[in-house]
This record gives sequence, C-alpha cells and structure tokens, in this order.
Amino acid sequence: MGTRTTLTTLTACALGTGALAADEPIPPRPLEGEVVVSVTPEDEHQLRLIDRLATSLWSERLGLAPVEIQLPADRLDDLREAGLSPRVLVHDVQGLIERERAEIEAVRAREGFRFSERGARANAPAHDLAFWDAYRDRLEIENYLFGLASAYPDLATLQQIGASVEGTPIWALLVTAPDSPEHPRASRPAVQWNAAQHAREWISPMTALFLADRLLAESESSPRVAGLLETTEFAIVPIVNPDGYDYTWTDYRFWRKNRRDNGDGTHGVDLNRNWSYEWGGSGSSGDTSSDLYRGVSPMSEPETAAVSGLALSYGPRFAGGIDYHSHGRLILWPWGYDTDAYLPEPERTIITGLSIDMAGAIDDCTGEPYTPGKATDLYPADGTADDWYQGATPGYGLTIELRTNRFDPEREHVLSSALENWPAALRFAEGVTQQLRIDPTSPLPVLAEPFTPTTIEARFLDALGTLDGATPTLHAQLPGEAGPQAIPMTLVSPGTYKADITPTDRRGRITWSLSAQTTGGQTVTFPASGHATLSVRTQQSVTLLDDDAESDLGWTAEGDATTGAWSRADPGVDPNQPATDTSPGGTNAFVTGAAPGVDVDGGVARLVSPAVAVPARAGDLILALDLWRSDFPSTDPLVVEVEADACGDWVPVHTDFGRTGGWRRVSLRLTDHVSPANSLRVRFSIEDRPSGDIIEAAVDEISLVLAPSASRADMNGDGVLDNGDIAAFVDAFLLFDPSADFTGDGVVDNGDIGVFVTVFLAG
Ligand code: 0X9
Ligand code: ZN
Repeated sequence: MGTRTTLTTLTACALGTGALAADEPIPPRPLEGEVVVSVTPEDEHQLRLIDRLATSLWSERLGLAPVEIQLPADRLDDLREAGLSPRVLVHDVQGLIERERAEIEAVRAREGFRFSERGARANAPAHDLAFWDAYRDRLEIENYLFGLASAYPDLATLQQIGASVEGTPIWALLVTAPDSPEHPRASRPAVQWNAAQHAREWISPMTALFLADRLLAESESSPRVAGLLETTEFAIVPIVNPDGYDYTWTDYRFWRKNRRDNGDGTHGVDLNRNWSYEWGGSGSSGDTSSDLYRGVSPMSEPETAAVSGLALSYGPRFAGGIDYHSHGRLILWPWGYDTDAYLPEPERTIITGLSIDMAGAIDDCTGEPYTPGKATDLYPADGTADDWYQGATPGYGLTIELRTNRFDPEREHVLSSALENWPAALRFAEGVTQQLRIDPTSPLPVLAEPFTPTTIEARFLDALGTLDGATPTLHAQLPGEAGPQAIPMTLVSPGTYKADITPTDRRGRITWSLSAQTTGGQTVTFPASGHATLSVRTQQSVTLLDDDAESDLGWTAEGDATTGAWSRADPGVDPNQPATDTSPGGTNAFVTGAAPGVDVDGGVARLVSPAVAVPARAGDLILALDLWRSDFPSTDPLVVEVEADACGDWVPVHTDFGRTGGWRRVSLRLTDHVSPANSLRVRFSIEDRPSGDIIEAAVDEISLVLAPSASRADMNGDGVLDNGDIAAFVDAFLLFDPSADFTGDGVVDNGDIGVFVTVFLAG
C-alpha cells in the first residue's frame, strides 16, 4: 500500500545519474533526509496536513488512527505545530535502504554470485532454498526460471509473453504434466499467479517464484501436487513489471509504476489501475504524476496486455488468477472497484469461503495472520487485476497482500512469505479448478429423530458448469438394512440440492455420503473419503442440559475483553444484536455487549457453562444450539469449545465465521472430539482481534443429549439386551433376513449364530 491519489510521488528521483565515474556510477540518493514517523491524526485538518506532507504512506491506509508516514525530516516541525506528536521510526530512510542493499550484496558475495552470473541461466540450480535468503534482482530471478525450465523439460515451459514499455521481455513459466488421454492438456483448467505489478513490492516475485519451484519440486513426491499437475495448467509470471522492478534496484527503491514516458516529464502508469474491467473510476487517477495513474486507456500498457493476453489465451479453461502484492497480510476478493458492489451467488460464497480457507492454510503453516476480506475493505481501486480476472474471464480473481507492514521487510521474511503462501496457493488452485466440489450448506446434522426426516442440503460448486443435474444422490446406510439406499436429491436453488434421511428404526447410527457426476462422467463424493454419521435419538437418549436462557442455570462470563462481556439479556435492545431470541414464548438469549452500542473490544469474551454430569454410558454426546454472530465476513470467529477433563484443557469443536448470517441451528457431536469421563463444560469464545470491527454474538436453546450407542445385538431396538433380542435374532435368522448376517459375508448361515452370541454377551 502506501499510496493515495493525493500523495506526491518522488518523480524527482530520476536525478543523480549524471556525474558518472568511469567504473563506479554514483547511485542516486533520492531518499536522503527522509524519515518515517508514526502519528495519530485526530481531526480532518491534521489528516489533510499529513496527506500533504507525506512523500509516502507506510501504513495500509490513511485515517483517524495511528499512521506511519515517510516525509522530509525538515517537515517534522510542521506536524508539531499542528499539534501532532510524531514518533520517529526510521531516522534515515536512505541509510536504511543502503544498509539493506549492502546486506543483499554480502549474501551474493558469500554464495559466490552463483545466482547472478550472467549466462548462468540453464545451469541455475532448482529447489535451492538459499535463493530465498535474500531479495533477488531480475537477472537472478530469470536465471532461476531458466534453471527450472531446463531441469523439468517435460513439465515446465518458459515462455516470453510480451515485452515491457522499454522492450524488456516478460516471462511466464507454464507448468503442467505431459498430455494424457484421461486429462488432455488442451482441456485442462488454467490458474495464473502474477507478481510485481508494483515494482517496489519485492517480496511478491520471490513468493511467486517459490510457488513455481514447489510445483516442480513436489511434482513426484506429493500426490496432491502430482494430481493437480495432471489436471491443471499453471502459469506463473513472477515479474509483470520488469522495467519498474529494475528501476527499484538501480534508482529508486520505492518506485511503484511501470516506466512509461508520459510525455510531460512524468513517468509511469500504475499497472494495477490499467486493467480493462471497470477502468477509470474514482479509485484511480488521471493525473500522470500520481502513483495511481491509470494510463491513457484500458490495457494501454504492454505489461497488462501481455499478462491478460496469457489468461485469455486459455479461453473457457481459465479458472482463476492471484495477483501478489505487498503489504498488509490480506486476501482480497472482488469487487474491488466499488464498496457497494457485491459478487453474485454462488461466486460470492465460493470465493469468500476459499479466501477464509487460504488464510487458514497460511495460519496453519507459519501462524502469520492474513485477513480475508472484500478488496474495498482496504480501499476501492478500479482497473485492477483481481476484478479483471473475476469480471473479464470465466475464472475467479484474488489479490494477496503479503507480509509485512512495509515494502522492504527484513530478508528473513522472504522465505517465510514463500513457505506460507504455498499451501494457500494450492488451496486456491483446487478451489477454482475442481470441476465439482460438494459443500454442505450448513454444519452437518449429527442427531436424527426416529421416523422424522433429517434434511441434508449441499451446494454442488461447479466452477466450470459441468454438473450433471440428474446425478446428485444421497447414499444412506440405515441400521438393519443390507446395503445403502440411493436417494436422488432435489433441486432447491441453482447449484443447491437436498434430500431427507428418515430413520425407520430406533436403533444405532446412520452413515451417509453424497455423490454427483460431471457431464464428462467424473464422480465426486462428499465426504471426500468415507462417510458422515448421524446418531439416532433412541428411547434411551438422555437430555443432560436444556437451556433456553430464560432462567439462570449457572453460566459465567469470562475473558479479557474490555467491553462486550456475555450476559443473559433480551437481545433486541442493541441494533447490532439479533432482533429477538429464539425460544418460543421466550425473551432472553445469551448475548455479548447487551447494552446498546456496546460490542466486544480489546480481547476475548467467553461464556462458560456450569459443569454438566455425564452418565457412564457409551454413546454419542450431542450439543445443539441456536447461534448468531455479526460481522460477516470476518476472521474473528465464534469458537465453541469443550472441556472434558475438568483440567482447563479446552478443545475447539466448532469455529463459526457467520457465513450465513442470522440465527442458525448447529449440532455438534462432541464425542468426535473428546471423551468426557464424569462431567464436561462448554464455552463460547469470541475475540476482537486488533481490527476493531463490530463483534457481537448470541446463543440460545442450548441442549446436550447423550444418545447411547445401540448394540448391534439389540435386534428389537428397545435399547436393552435381553431375551427379546435372542428371539428376534432367531426370527431373522430363520427368514434369512440380512439383519441376521453378523459375519457380514452376505449370507445368513450358521457362522452368524456364534458372532451374534459374542456381540450379545459383550453388551
Ligand atoms: O492498490 C493496489 O493496487 C493494491 N494495493 S498495493 O498497496 N499493493 O498497491 C490493492 C488492490 C486491491 N484491489 C482492489 N481494491 N481492487
Ligand atoms: Zn501492489
């Protein structure tokens, strides 16, 4: 980030290359005398002053909050005179840049310049993590690309996709498995990963190059990657803006745009305002000197033309693109041109869900907190790559803002950024290319009432429109039945299907799965492996807790949030709460920040249940509740946790991002996560991470049921093992009923008697 329309750019930095010694050019020192400070504007007047004085913004945004700005040291007094108290973070920006550069040179010298030798190209080593020890210039990155292409002639092709304003080649590495009859190359979906549209965002080409390196490094060792390469073509463009990138190494470290001569003494078009989707709005500038200058016309720049041309060359196969930038740790989905423009469904759900998954993958990798959000949450910007991918191709588009909070993170971040983005990039590729993915619309039901339909509803995410609409099927294995029933699912709304399972018995558990086929005959199942389970509420089920929040059953509020603690209250009072509770005839729910205008701030708010005694019986423990939370979409989930051991070991059993809005019923099989011995406690935690969003949550109608697992020998389904079951077994046996097939060999014969007796005696 670090740029706004009104901020002046340092176009004066072209000076300085005039007085050259024969062998040693004097590098320009465009940032001499500049400092970086933190200030907190408190009114519009101060904000405008900061905007005027700043030569560059180091924070993500400018607003009435602490901001980091770069400015000439001799303007500090102007800030002080306006009542601001600047705190100096960098005393000498030029010195900092020079130190960082010296460090890079030291790394190069130490490694014997092996990545930077001219002509190293084809001999450059592949999969050498030392490459990510430092930032690399264009020569080094291109050498590495050539090295990869020559090490993997069967999988990788280096293609020049165009040339920059100054005629510099723009390279794409195309990576996919060789052609095969099952997955003809010509029909594989394509995914594109771009970086360095913005010249100064040096961590982005390093990250994108790493993705290319990993695709090849893991092409054999990882079944996941091998499978993706067989079904997908990857196009990686590590340096979209080679001229600008060179310029940041030779002249001015913080150059953003390309190097177009605008003909009026200024240089550069902001490539990420030059794309042809929604080009020319208020989130870009017509002023040639602006860092956000959009160019004379959409795709006027050969760089954007080359990269968009590559995506369009895939035609209907194009599945999605990620445009890598820095900084801010953000995963941004369209639309980015207008705060009030939203993607239609189901794209919106698909891309928001995918972005949240990707943030989770990064978090799992390094713990680095990336925030998923709509691109306008950062600021509206038009003519950008993310919106173009989304709007001008059949695929999806994302912008990822990488680490950290500056354009020149310490070089230790280079490898971390690369590592953490690899699993997220894979997730993206899977999400946008898998022909068909089955995604239940709500948390899976886990408790079924006997003789009552339980509905299973799922979205059949079908990025390429290949679902055979006649094929969505629910497969349910009911207790006592020989094989699964195949129940055709019915259409609810485009892409969403449902079907019911009705337990016909008071016994046991039901296992189920979903399947569908593409028009090409590919079968997709959910869950991807195995099946899901429904516990049937038998006559023997025990209700351990039934709380409609109308009376005090001993819940306590905990946590370190400064405001917004949980309480039992009528939720309609605060406009940021649900309008009513959910209990028939009731008034109260458990809510955060019950008072009007109060929400969870500055930490976590927890609601902890009293200890609930758990009978010593084997079975499924099921927690069901109505749940509500604000702030869609957000990375501040409401987490349901269980403590099974009275030792304070809380195990998360559900993380809710509020994706569907409104109250919804959630049921959770706790025994999938914990094995409570005597008692358990449940708690609901919601945290306001530093973002300062409005965070509110509510829960109501909380029940905890123990559904004892019925023995297979409970032949008559009355919940007890007694003579009646022996009689029922004999009846079934004599009728060759499949329920008597205790050996599971498909026939009812003498062998089943012994197994029945064993199961009966085991209880
Ligand atoms: O302004 C940009 O182009 C991106 N940020 S950066 O600091 N790397 O320059 C953000 C683009 C996000 N996309 C949209 N708002 N459309
Ligand atoms: Zn950028």
